[in-house]
Amino acid sequence: MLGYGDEYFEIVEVRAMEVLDSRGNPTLMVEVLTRGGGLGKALVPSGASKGAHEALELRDGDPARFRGKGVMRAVENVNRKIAPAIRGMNSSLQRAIDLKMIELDGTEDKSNLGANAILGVSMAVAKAAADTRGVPLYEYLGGISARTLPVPLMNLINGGKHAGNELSFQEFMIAPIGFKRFSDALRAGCEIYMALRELLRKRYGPSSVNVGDEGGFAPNLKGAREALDSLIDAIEAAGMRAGRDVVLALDPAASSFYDEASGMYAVDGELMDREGLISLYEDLVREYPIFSIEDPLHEEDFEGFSDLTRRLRYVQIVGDDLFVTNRDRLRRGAEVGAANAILIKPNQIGTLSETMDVVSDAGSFGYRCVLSHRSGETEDTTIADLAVGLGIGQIKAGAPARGERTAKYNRLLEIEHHLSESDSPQYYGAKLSPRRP
Ligand code: 2PG
Ligand code: MG
Repeated sequence: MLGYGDEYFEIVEVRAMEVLDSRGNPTLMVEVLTRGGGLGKALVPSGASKGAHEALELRDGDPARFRGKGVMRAVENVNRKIAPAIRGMNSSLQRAIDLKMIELDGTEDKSNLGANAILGVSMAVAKAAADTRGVPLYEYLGGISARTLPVPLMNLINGGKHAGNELSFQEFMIAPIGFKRFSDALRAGCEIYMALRELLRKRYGPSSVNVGDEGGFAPNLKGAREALDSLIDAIEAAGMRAGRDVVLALDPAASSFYDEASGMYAVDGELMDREGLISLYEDLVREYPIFSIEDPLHEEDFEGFSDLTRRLRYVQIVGDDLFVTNRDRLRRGAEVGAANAILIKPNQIGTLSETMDVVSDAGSFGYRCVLSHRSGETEDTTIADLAVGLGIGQIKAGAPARGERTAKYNRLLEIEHHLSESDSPQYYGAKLSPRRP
């Protein structure tokens, strides 16, 4: 059929350049062009609270440019090494192209070419193939079964490494589950965000509504309970029921307040060991409608994770720094029952194929997935399409504020709109209804 022949999918051009992320740090933009005129353009995100086992983000280390954070070496790797290797290949053979780059790199952690270089190409290839076929990315990835919109885990209060305040926990999120449509859930999230702004300003003064890296407020609160109370009050002030319409989620990102030498965690001014921290979570889960906790313990503590997962039976325990979107680490976790969900960040592993493999492994282990942005983001919206395309029911994309965050939400609104023209979009919310006895 005209336009569907293999020759149309042939990669004719691959090029990268250095652009900026939401923190003003350099990152890569990659463009892939096919013979059929399809164009794929992708920008690569970057984390602040990175897991020690993530694939390597290649930076120049040249203090004369961007304080060493330039990515010109990664750009060169795309233009001089990857481009000649994949030019002429069929862009719809995603796995073959990803494999080619993995082989070309030849290291476990992609430190040769850089996971940022490889991921930029991997995403741009998928987009170019989708464009060549004339279908949106989510449909290219998921076919006609792709029609479920994810629950947004919206990070309304920022702490930890994402904010200049004293809160130890990194993310205090709301999950609007009790809605029929994604757009209604998102609107609820925005109304709560507005109510929270008003409430924080009243209680803690105007500087409390300055925002952190992910667009959530970064007030100087005394601790986690004050943040959780503020969220509950904002949910109610917005006219919704906490625990029914809207539930809470945490990402303490525990590695960031763990001291390896002493084995102790410093939480909001208090030192505690693993047992102390687990009991704190048990208390918080009893006191607040928390349905999900990500990285509750530090990234090497598989044993602690499995203990905690057993004890907090009805809570979604998500491994982010623990699993780093890596099949081997996920398998190791599944063997001992560490966590029951995995955070999926394509740039932790470096290719789309490997990301999809981890998602499929998670399904076979009975683990849920949460797709995630990074704290350093761009206007790229690939993760929104990935969430729908792979049928992943939850997405972390920050507060409904700042363009790099709203870009993802706006893309999901657009996808819901497309789907409602031909099909009935589903919303994952009902599947997350509290499982407590
Ligand atoms: C996390 C992420 C995203 P970062 O810990 O889950 O919210 O933060 O990108 O800084 O690793
Ligand atoms: Mg995290």
